[in-house]
Amino acid sequence: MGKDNVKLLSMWASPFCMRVKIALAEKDIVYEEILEEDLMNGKSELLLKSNPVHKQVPVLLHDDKPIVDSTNIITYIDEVWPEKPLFSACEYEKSRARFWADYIDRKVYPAGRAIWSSKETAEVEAAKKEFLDIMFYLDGTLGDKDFFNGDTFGFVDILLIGLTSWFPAYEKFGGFKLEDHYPKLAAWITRSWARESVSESLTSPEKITNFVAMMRKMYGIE
Ligand SMILES: N[C@@H](CCC(=O)N[C@@H](CS)C(=O)NCC(=O)O)C(=O)O
Repeated sequence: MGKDNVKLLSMWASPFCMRVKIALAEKDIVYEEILEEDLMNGKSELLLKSNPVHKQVPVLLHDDKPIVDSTNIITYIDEVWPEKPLFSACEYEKSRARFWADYIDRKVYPAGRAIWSSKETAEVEAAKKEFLDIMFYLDGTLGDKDFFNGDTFGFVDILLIGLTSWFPAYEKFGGFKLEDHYPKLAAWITRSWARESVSESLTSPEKITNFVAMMRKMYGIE
């Protein structure tokens, strides 16, 4: 089997799918995207069969073998297609990248979700504080570098930038602007979005913000 039979089970609003699309684009891998129509009301047989434990997108099908969980998928992609590596060759830097990847995975999306899904002002304020506290550490590790790795766009950049089309919704419903708190991090978002691999993989923030507004109505938040 060749290395080029690649499919991605995906959903347009999923930041975890967007991350994988960026990694595939960075590696110039040709793939077919298979979109799930409605994760809330009916998942495809292919998804249920491919990810029976979590039943979530993204799933990468490589020669019909499923690989699940976005960070695991991106690591797999980097190992199977080693050209244009996503990690530094230095073991110490690699370990730092894994640490920040884990931090981003545990923290960013749940904190953002808490902002838009909270009803009471005090809850929104607490969620906003938690989100900005997380950004504090990410801004600190980015420092004055162009990318988290240094000069090259890599693993940590992909994991975090994949989540950022949801950030304007967090800002809107949390009543804050990331750039007022962390201008370097905001500049990193702009710099990263200028890459074709990123802009072509991410759903527009406007579309995500409308989607979030629709969910807030559906959940009776407003
Ligand atoms: N840790 C997983 C999270 C994936 C995830 O949360 N996927 C969501 C879409 S954003 C999903 O499939 N939700 C459907 C469900 O949980 O039933 C990853 O990184 O891939």
